[in-house]
Amino acid sequence: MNTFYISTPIYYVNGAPHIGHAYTTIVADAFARYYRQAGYDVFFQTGTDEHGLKIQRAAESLGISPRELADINSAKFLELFKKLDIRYDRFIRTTEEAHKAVVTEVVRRMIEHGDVYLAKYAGWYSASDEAYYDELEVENGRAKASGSVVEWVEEESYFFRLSRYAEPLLRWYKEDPQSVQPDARRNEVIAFVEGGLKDLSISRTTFSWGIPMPQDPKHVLYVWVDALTNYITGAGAFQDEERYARYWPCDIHLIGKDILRFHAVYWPAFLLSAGLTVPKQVFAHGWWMNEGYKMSKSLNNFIDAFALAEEYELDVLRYYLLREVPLGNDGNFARERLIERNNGELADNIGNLVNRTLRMAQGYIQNQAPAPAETNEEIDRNLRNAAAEAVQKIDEFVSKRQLHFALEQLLSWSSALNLYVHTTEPWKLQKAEDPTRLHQVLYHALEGIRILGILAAAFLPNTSDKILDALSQTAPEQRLFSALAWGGLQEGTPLNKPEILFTKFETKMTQDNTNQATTEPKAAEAKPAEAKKEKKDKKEKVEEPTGPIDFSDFTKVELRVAKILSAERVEGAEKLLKLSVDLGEELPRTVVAGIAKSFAPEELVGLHVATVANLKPAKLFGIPSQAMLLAADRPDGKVELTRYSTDITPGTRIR
Ligand code: ME8
Repeated sequence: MNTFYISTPIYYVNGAPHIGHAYTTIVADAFARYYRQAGYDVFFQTGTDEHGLKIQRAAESLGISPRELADINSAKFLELFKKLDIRYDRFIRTTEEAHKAVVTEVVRRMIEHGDVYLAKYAGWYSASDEAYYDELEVENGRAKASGSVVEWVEEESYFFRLSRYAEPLLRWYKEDPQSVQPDARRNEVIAFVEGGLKDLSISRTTFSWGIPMPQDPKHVLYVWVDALTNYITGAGAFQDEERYARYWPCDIHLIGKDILRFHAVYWPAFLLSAGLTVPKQVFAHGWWMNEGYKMSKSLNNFIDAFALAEEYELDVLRYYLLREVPLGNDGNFARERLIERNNGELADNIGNLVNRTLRMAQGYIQNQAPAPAETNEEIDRNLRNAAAEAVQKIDEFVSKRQLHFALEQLLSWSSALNLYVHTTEPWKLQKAEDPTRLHQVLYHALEGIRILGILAAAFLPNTSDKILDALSQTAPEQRLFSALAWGGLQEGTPLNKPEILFTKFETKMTQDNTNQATTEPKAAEAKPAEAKKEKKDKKEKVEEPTGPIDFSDFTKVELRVAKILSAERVEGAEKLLKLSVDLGEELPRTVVAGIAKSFAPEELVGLHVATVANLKPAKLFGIPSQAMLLAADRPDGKVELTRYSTDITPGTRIR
């Protein structure tokens, strides 16, 4: 049996999972499900990376042990993956004893091979990236690539002779184009290695949270030696030879582009040194941003993975993440786009097709599948050919790692079925009392939906279940690709009322945003002076109260205390600042405020201010603003904010 081993990075346990972690794991899960359906013996591993300075420091700052921190956060990843219905085969933790034994053996082999020597390291280190940087990679105390703070380190350290491996690595990249993908990443890696490889420090003596260096336990192994080895531990290296022979080398190490060098340079060099085979492919995907902004600690704008799973149906989220961005490219998480795709592609296309066809089956053929019909009608033959083509194309796209095209193809198949129903007009056949043709047409539509259901499983697992349940295709073998051949739906199969597949989101918010967008400062600036003035007058005319209001009117306005977490200027809009504010909710909100003439961004950070928290979201300069600050005009033309002392909890209601 063919095997397929796919891994995700093992995630750091210094914090809770966010959208980036969810993304990589969802992509890997889609591949794993796909190859299982195709009949492969699949091994899908994910897990947590629990040692190292970063984790030790995070634990210290919380006043708990690294082990406790690892237990808490590893459990969060497990919980998330359960919520996201991730079907991994193994969740590995680097604190497992079995893993420590494998790491020790790898390093023992490196030593035996003459690749390890003791010397002194003097250079930069980023605990946040767990990476060494040389002088050229650092600027103003930060690593240029990641923006992380670096510190100067000078200590005794064991080194790995990475320099020895430049030649074999270059040969690997050049002889096997699949080694590192996409191509642009492979070229990047080739350029890096051709630039010269320095030996790598692989141990530290100034902290203790890690696996000890064999024969010299005052040294702790560099966390990446430990972490990367997870991939062979999971495959059974040195412990289960049969299993190891079956799964190693790994088919795809799926990673984010941030950790390409570790996977495409260090890891294969470690393996070669230890006398082991290199992986078949390292595939680096791109970076997600949040509504146009890079997610970062300073902006505090990471999209919490649990909140995301709470907010959207699993299949909608999967579909959006897999469809929106070609695997390998950067992406921008934009709720408006997600809503558009949900409403237009999932609800209107797939949802509508399944719903209308099964409703007709209920009304016209008493919920029983008609007999298979290999008719000679051109429209039928075309549909049957299109089914075979969809199956083949999806397979090609998945093997080229182009999941977005695979999904596009799935949608095209659904569109083809919708068009078929639209053109054959079964409702007219019913009226005309033409049962023969009606049965043929409904058979084609239902059989097409069965194929759609099977093809959707890797990408839209719940939708696939609902479709196949509705067609009574409940046996496991009825859901494999071996069941894709035309004609699988048996005569008399009971058909069930379909569950609603997708609910449309209200697009009201989108419309509000569009309206607001026309009042963007940028748009106003582009207009002639007259129009600009008119607009200004209009804007400044705040409606005066016509008389006393009821208390109930007042309570409609949700005033809350917000803590300003970060502030920055908005490029091209001199009056605006973009703030990230804590309103006591799971995620911070973005607020765009016209206060740049009154405050420097850094003055605002940490202030507790009054906000209107339930104003309809608006877009300013293309940035969605999710609350409004309260401010009073000063005589000098500046504004003053309504402030509170910092012991008032963010989110507290103002009455
Ligand atoms: O690097 N967009 O763990 P980590 C897309 N422990 N993907 C993202 C992302 C974003 N904005 N942010 C993170 C580590 N990711 C090491 C790995 S492996 C032997 C050790 C995803 O918790 C992406 O897959 O920082 C990235 O490579 C990974 O999370 C980093 O997770």
